[in-house]
Amino acid sequence: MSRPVIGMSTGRMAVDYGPVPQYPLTYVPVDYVEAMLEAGGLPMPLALHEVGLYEGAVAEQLAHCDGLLLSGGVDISPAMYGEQPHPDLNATTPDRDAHELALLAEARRRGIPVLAICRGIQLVNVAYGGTLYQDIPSQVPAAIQHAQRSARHLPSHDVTVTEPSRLYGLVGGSLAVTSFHHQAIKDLGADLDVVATAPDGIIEAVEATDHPWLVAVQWHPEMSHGADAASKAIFDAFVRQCAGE
Ligand SMILES: [Mn+2]
Repeated sequence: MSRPVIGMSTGRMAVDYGPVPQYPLTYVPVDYVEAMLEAGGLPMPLALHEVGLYEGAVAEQLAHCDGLLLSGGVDISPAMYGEQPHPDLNATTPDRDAHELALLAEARRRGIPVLAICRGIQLVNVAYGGTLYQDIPSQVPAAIQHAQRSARHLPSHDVTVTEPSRLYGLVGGSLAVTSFHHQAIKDLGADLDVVATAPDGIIEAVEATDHPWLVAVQWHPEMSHGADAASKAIFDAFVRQCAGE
């Protein structure tokens, strides 16, 4: 049996590329590729392109996929949820915001499984009508550290998972997670359930009530999937869903 194809949203960055200065790339971190391969999926990066490139461009791109991964990345433009930029907002990529919103809309229309990670949970919340903290340290006074300084595979802070939820069934009621984010959900979007929180109350996971399988986490299971059973369980479950099992 062939592997389910996992469409993975991509970012854009410019790097010095051999002799070419600041060469623009569309990219996906290798951690996601390896996590999907290990779980039995076939990872397919969905090159970032202009949503209006041609009629149906995004739907056609996702037509080849059995599931959608919304990957981590840079900040979402606050214009997407009607706010002005906070002084500590980082760089944004509005074309990526638009591409991922279109990918998610198409995935919802088709009812295919969606796994959203870090920036992905924020994108999901905005798509469902919610808002974000643009900068946790300055906007959530009692917040713990969510931008860890230790190695990326090491757990950083605790998370409590509520039941009943899909996530609870996969990882149980408490776990320690990697954390590399300075933004987070502020006002929750419609048709989303909060299923995990950090000790400071920051929302760390949501699930959609209007979709067959949409799980979104604020932490980075792709960074710890090789060492951590709970991280691996999330990818295994997602790929099984994409395979129709
Ligand atoms: Mn966190």
